[in-house]
Amino acid sequence: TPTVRQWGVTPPISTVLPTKDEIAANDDLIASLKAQNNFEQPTETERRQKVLQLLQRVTVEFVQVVSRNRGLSPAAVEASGGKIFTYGSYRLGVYGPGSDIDTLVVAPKHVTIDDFFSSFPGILERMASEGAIEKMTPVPDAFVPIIKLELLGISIDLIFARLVIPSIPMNIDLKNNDYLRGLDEREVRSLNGTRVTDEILELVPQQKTFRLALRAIKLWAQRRAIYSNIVGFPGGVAWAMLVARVCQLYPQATGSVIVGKFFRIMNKWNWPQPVLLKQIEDGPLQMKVWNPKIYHGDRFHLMPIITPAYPSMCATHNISHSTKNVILRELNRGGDMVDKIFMKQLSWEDLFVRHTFFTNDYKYYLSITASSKTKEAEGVWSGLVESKLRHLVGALDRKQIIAIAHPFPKGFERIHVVKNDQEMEAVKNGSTQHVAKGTKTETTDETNNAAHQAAVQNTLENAEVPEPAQSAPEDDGQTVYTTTYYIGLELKPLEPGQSRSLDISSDSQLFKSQCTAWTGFQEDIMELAVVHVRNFDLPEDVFEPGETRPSRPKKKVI
Ligand code: 3AT
Ligand code: MN
Ligand code: MN
Repeated sequence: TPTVRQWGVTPPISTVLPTKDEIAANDDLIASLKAQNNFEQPTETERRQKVLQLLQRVTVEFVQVVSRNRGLSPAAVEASGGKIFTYGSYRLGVYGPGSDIDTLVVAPKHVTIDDFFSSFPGILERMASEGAIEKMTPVPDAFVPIIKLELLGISIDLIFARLVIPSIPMNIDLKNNDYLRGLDEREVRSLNGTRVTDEILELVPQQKTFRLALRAIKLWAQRRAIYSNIVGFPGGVAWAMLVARVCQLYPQATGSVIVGKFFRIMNKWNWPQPVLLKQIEDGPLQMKVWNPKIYHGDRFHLMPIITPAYPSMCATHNISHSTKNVILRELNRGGDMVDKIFMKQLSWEDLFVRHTFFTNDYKYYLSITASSKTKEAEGVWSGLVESKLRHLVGALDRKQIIAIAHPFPKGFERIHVVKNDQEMEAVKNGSTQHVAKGTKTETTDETNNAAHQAAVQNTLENAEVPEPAQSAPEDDGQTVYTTTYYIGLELKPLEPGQSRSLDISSDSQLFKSQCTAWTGFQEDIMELAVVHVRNFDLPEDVFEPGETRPSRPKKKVI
């Protein structure tokens, strides 16, 4: 008899084949995702392939140009190669109409990242058809240096890595740990995205099932507002690894069954036991690998989800007690709903119902407003503040009176025009009374601009504030740019004799100093304010059309 491969670090829970009902539920799930516009049209996917073919041709040309400049022989120039890889949602096969393509350019050892930033954009511009490139923003100082661009209407995140070999053939596979030899930490980081996604795909029994289940879980997590690595929820890679682990435990199951099992398994998981897709590997570098036995800091990870490629890391080190509680609450809701979906009492649409973060979940909120006098400054400043939010959440977690501090995953970006100091003060504290006419509030995931990305990704915190473009002259007032983040607060029930005082002044003071300690902070143009907001005082633009906003409780008249 053939030996059945074991997927993952334990034997499977069940290897039974799907029932008729399970297959029907799976078909319903596909239909539901289609109805939510989760899949893109085949013509759009063809366009993505065109874009990738162009990027591959540009990569080979770029490597040749640099090789020639280095004085390599014509034969060596010819042989130097170059290859693109993808990572992120495109590589995993779970992209939708708005997704970008996360692309890695791999070049041989004599091509440097400086060459990438100085030569690649020009060659791309020359080889792309007229008007194909709409925007191109190089961010060389980011934690992972990146060129963000828009090509034929598709956003591209382009990163670069060099291998210490003389040529990059088309059949190269980045899985081999030996390719990491001789690279610095930054270069290893750039290779990491592709190495992790490739391994995840290799470690699941059925890719098609995995993709469908992951699409469902990603949509659910986004709708429930628990998708954001930066503020302390799992991000795309972490959700992918969780789904992959469930696929390993049920190697024959359909996507609908995986989704069903997912909620219960992850809710009942013996956290902080790590979720692993394979045993953690040792490798050829002196780089840190996740290990709570050795590294004290790793013992504090509450829901560790470990990347499979060497050097393994915890993808969820930002999760706090509060965000863990919120995740478990949502997993529980998901589990209950899927039970009912399988009993035909509910449909998949019910699982994907939007969160009620602003309409129903909390009475008290904190509003954290990063403001700047220029758009450019605001892009980086708001990113920096967002990246520090989890410290504030952590401090709130430690307060006696607070049961849950739930950070909303997106910031609200607004443009205001103020006429006097009083209006200025109000706007800096999150007021929406002076929003500029004709401007629309956007959320940080919609804009996701390069400067913001640089600050968010930049743990070294040396991102620079771009030169201000000419600030829009306002005849009757000054323009202020704000980004406001909200944290929902659930308070613990009062003990007899206790009085309710929610004094967070020392925590918000500490948080502000953590933010303003950033080397890019400019006192004269950037500000940060933390204020309390009651649910009925939340600004109008945080609500979606059709939502009922909380109302002020009526005073009882006796
Ligand atoms: P979309 O379909 O593009 O929305 P995605 O999962 O591809 O979903 P991203 O393109 O934002 O999401 O990210 C792809 C990968 O890039 C995930 C992660 O490995 C890396 N990445 C993205 N943002 C950051 C960040 N702020 N810091 C570090 N790595 C990041
Ligand atoms: Mn992406
Ligand atoms: Mn991306």
